[in-house]
Amino acid sequence: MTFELPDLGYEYDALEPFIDTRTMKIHHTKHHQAYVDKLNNAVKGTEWENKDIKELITNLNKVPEEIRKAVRNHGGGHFNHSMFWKLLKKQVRFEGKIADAIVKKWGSLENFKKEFADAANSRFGSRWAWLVLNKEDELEITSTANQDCPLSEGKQPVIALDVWEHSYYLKYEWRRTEYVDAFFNIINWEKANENYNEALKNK
Ligand code: MN3
Repeated sequence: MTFELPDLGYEYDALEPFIDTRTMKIHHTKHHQAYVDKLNNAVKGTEWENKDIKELITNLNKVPEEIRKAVRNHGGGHFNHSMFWKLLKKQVRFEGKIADAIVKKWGSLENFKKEFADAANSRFGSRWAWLVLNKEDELEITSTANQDCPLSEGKQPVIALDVWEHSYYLKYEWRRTEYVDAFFNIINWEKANENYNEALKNK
């Protein structure tokens, strides 16, 4: 099999109490694994089975039409979750080039959080919230439906938040806004900074 479930790089309980152990375990071993399996199934026997996942999602329009929907959903699911896990870590200081750029654009971290939370909470249905570097090379807060990825729209993702119910419902139930607020305590700003530098390099 071409695509594989990546290790989290930390224990399932590492993000307690912000994200609970059981949710992390199910989310990683069941949901993410299912995206990987279905993606492998979709690209099997095509030239796309040996591609890098980022290349695949960036070039979704070049994927044959008969497998494009499956690649969009399951490949997007694989890429988005792989990125999301690495962006979660407790007690990382808000600093670096990304912190400077956020304060420059939004005035303060608090203003940024407010707009990001609005993006995460306002779209209907299953979704992701994002901080991206857009085509004008500016930071932008946005959201996507389902497992759609900003890469497919020519935008470079910097921060990702999964806002599907499976990512919070065991602990937060209907209180989605509390989950979104909790996320701000576990953003791995070092990784966000790395993603930002990578995005600037790719522009
Ligand atoms: Mn998910």
